[in-house]
Amino acid sequence: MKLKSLLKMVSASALLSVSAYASSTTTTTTNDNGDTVVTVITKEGNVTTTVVTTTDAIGNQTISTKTVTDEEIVEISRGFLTLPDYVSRNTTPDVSWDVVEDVTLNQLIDTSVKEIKVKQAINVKVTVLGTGVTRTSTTTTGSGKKKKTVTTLSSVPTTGKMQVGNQAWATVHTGNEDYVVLNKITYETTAEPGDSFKFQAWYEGGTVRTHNDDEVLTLVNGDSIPTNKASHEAVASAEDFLKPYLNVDNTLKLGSLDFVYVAELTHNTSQKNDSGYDLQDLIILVSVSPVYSR
Ligand SMILES: [Ca+2]
Repeated sequence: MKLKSLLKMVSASALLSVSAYASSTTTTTTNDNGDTVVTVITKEGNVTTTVVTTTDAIGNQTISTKTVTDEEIVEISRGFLTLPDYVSRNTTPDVSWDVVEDVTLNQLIDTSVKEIKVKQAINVKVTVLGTGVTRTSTTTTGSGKKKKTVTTLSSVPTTGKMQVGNQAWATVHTGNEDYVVLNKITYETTAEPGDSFKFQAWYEGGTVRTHNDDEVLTLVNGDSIPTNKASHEAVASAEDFLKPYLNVDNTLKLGSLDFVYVAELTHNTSQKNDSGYDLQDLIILVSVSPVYSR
């Protein structure tokens, strides 16, 4: 079998039929000859049928029908083609292929536990979505009626680290919000079954929070996000940082193999009513993908 037709088979296996629904529109016009032209376009699933009926002055009809089928590729499957290194003239090479089933996050890692466990060999990529620890300081000048108080808001650097299995701790973020580059991969590694993910973060001068603490949340696709306002109106909230990843109902719309760590670094769970408990001190996105090997 030719490589091209094999590739065709692989892509054909990725086609998913679209559930059937029908909608139809009808338009009526008059052409240059004075004939009445009725066009009915019906869309049923991925099939669009256009029927044009032309009726002249004495009632003669011409009907034309055109059908177009859209191939909707909903999901691309991954696969392997195994080809020989050399092929002798006039021989038929042995070619085999396999489609790898698409996987879910839960098949790769267990996010139901605080220390996330790795189930299959995976690639790990980390990006930072935001950090927003601030400090306010006030200075007073003058006295009496000339007394003036100025409040200054400054951002405070944070640090986030991750450890995968027995590998060294890696710094996935350090600095204030000026050091966050969206979509930049700040750490990349692989993990083996049995490894676990450890996470820790702190703000400059603060205590270390880890994945085991209640102030560090692990959120996956479909989870509700924190709706806490930021401690100061000039600072982005958790919702602001997660805005590119939200459904209309404010649940997370992550990639199916992503999760986020949301860390509250300045306050603890007994201070949930304090404006500083804003769950936007450091937000990290972790994307995993299976390592395919044969
Ligand atoms: Ca905070």
